[in-house]
Amino acid sequence: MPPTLFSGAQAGRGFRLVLIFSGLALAASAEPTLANVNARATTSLNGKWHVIVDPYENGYYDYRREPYDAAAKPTGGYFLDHRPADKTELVEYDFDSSPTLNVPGDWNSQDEKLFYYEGTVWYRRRFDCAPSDPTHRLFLHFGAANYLADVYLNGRKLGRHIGGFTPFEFEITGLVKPAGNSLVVRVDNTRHADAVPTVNTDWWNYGGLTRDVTLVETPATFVRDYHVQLKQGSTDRLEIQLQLDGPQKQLAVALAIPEAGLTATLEPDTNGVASLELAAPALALWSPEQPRLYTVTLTAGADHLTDRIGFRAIAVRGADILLNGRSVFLRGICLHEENPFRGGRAYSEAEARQLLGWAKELGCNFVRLAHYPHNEHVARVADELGLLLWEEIPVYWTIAWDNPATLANAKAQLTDLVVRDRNRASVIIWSVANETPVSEPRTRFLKTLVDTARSLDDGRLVSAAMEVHTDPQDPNHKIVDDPFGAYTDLLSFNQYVGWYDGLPDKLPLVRWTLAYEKPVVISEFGADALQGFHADKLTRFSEEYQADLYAKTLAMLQKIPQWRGATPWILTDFRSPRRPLPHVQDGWNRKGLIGENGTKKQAFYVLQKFYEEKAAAKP
Ligand code: GCB
Repeated sequence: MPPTLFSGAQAGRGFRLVLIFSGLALAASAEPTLANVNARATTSLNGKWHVIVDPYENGYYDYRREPYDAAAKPTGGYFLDHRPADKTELVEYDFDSSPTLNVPGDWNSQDEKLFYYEGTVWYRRRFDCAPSDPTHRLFLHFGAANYLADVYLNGRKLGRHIGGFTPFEFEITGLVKPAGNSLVVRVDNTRHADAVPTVNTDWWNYGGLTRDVTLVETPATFVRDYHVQLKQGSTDRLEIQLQLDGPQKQLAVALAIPEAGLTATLEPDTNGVASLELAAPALALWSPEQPRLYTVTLTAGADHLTDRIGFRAIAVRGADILLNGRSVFLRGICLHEENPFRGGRAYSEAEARQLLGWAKELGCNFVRLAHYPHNEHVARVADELGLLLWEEIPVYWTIAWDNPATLANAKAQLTDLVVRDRNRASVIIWSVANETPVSEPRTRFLKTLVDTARSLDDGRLVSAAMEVHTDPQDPNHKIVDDPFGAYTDLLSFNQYVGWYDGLPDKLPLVRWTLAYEKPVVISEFGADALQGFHADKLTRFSEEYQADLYAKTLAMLQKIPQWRGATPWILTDFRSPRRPLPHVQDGWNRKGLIGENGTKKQAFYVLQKFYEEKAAAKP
């Protein structure tokens, strides 16, 4: 078992959130959240929540700070969700008569007044709670909240989570009443220089409870986390690791994969940790062509979990990416988790199916989920559809490389992502960063993240979207020699020749010097085009310009012998406050192959044709 899989905090019962305070940078790191929450007994807390918008932080007077002092006199914070006892009592807020917002959902796209809002919104929802068994345990699970969340149950603070795209939860066993519980969450999407991401991004800072909120019920002892995968380097042996939580740490766990005729019993140690290797000679391997998933069940006493898991091997040999031992070309596209039709954070499985369905239509076998962890169901849908995935954390552009709290924050986000998705066959690459300028502290920072990813999961590749630089003597000579490339499995870089760097006519002249003999996966190229705007191919923002740039870039890339894949930027237009050009951008990055109304641009068909030919060609 990888040493960092279940850290010390895990040994105790229940959930513990560790906060690292340093000025504004707060990094949450925690033991793994409950794996596969949707396979458990759950009650959805989605729906309309009452909200109070609080730009002046008026509702945050929590004098009962950590360590929590139950005896301290309650104060007037909104988290108390207090209602006046009689007509004489002065209370200057009232959730019940405050407006509502949908959860899941960002606030920016739900209320025009909140479109540009960055700051605090208090959310409140009441719920009743009757566990089906008095010995059972209860957890509040949040798919994500951007960026910081303080969570209160019945006036008591449960904890804080930092990071806008990863799941978190709190155990609330013994803290709930059968009826009328008040759950208050303060969500703050203020940007900070030492946060992850930092203050400057080319995407919208959608705030709010952006993913599902779920009440989860488990038996007293249950399987908190598990990892079922092919043993690294093999296609006929499974490696299983799991972690029990609860008083019966040494409860035997039965594993079954009925369609493969496999059963086994795992015997956890005194910490509840078990691992096992199992011969699995008859497994049909998962691939984009045949995305075979197996039903896997785990039973520990009263706890019973079912998952659908695919098994595949991914490796690199020289300049080749090997999927199940065979060289694969990654026909990819980048994706933001955004619904182009309404310009808001996508949150539903239906939206994931729409976006990934477009990628399939484009002829992709690969998708880069930029630039932060997307919803858990995205990787599950990709498992089903046969799409390979690149998953990323928001270490984007400039980051406070020298700040230990920032590093802890990035590590926590990476850990949460890896632990959440390491049972998904679709995920083949963990990306630790995007376009981070070279410096010694930055390379050290990223190297730590690479080590973190590898220690949690030895069954995937690790990479990052790196940068290109230009030979000062020759503008057509492009060089990729980032020292960080020594630590990654792929040589991935973003390049914008023909858009930010000259015109498309420059593309046939480009020559490359690549410092590493590794598979080259171009993590971005592209050009803005306003869907429906037609002109000659030298007119910026025309569909013709974008289509021409795609054709010339693809021709240029074919000349790189170690080229093994690309994820052009990007499938659909997306909102960005950095894109103000009136009548053209209007707050949208227009590099999508599909416009904000869902209409495909010319370049979509250029890439589709190229991918068709690639798929038909011999590897
Ligand atoms: C990039 C970034 C991406 C931007 C894109 C652009 O290099 O990685 O987040 O949106 O360029 O459109 O400029």
